[in-house]
Amino acid sequence: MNENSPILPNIPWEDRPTGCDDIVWRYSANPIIPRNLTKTSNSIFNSAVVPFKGKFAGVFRCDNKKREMNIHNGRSDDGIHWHIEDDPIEWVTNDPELSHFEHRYDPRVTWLEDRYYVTWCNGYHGPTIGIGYTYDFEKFHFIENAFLPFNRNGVLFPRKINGNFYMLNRPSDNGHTPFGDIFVSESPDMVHWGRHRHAMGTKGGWQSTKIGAGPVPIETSEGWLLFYHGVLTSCNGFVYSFGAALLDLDEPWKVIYRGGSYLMSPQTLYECVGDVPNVAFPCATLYDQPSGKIAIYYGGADTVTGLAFTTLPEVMQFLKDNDDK
Ligand code: BMA
Repeated sequence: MNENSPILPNIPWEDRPTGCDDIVWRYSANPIIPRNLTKTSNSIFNSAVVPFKGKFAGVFRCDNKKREMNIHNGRSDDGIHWHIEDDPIEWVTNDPELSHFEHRYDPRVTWLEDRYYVTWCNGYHGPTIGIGYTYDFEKFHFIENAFLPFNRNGVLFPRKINGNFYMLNRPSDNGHTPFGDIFVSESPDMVHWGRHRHAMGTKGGWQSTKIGAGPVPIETSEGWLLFYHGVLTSCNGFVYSFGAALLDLDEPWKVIYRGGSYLMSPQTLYECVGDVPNVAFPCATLYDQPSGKIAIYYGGADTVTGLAFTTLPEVMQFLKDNDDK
């Protein structure tokens, strides 16, 4: 099985609209996943998608009508139209401690060596990062909680670096955290995490309150391309936008470029109006190396899932032209 191919000719795609100068543009039929796609869902957003057997699979954040936060399995032929299971993923584990359920949300999925790893924000006496895996999107195995609470936005690099696993993460608090920098942590076995290194702190404007890793980084010849969210505190509350940075291939806590401007901020109705207004929160990308096409999946207003597009050469040029490291 080689799901690691950088060739994805069936990547969901729509050309940049005429007259649009933005580096990242939205799919015209957004949102692709409405809040009530499943019988039980109050909202479906901040979700992860990967190529799977010539089609697509994903892990979706579905808040149910009790307003419990959980993650569900989904499939799609084209990456746009999705079938999402009504019931949450059941995690296989022999450790009763790992059956403890508080909440599960904001999943990321990456193909790494021989399987799909899933990371998510897992409640274990407060938010931390849960790690599990699946081979087939049918059976899901829970490995461990990576950190002590409180931590969010745990995102694996899609291959080992110098023999070890690496994960971006964001130490936080137990609430709506008014601070937060991105760190990189290392592990020999996916269970024990250490050698924590500070990668990126907050900056002005759109990323002044806190930042957090978004989709699994994309490997390029010049570095790891990371899309990340940034939060500004307005007189009306948090505003979640996203931008990009390029991280060193071998020492991924070292930032090579960091875009000063956001690439997307909440501007459409489905990003500005919903359960939490003014949120554009990316959790996954698809990438087709030959064409450079990138499709970005992001949550809108903590309510629906949208799709946006860009290309690798354009984001790289943006980072070089707008570097504000
Ligand atoms: C963060 C996370 C995200 C959410 C965002 C805005 O702390 O909970 O899931 O999209 O807040 O509410």
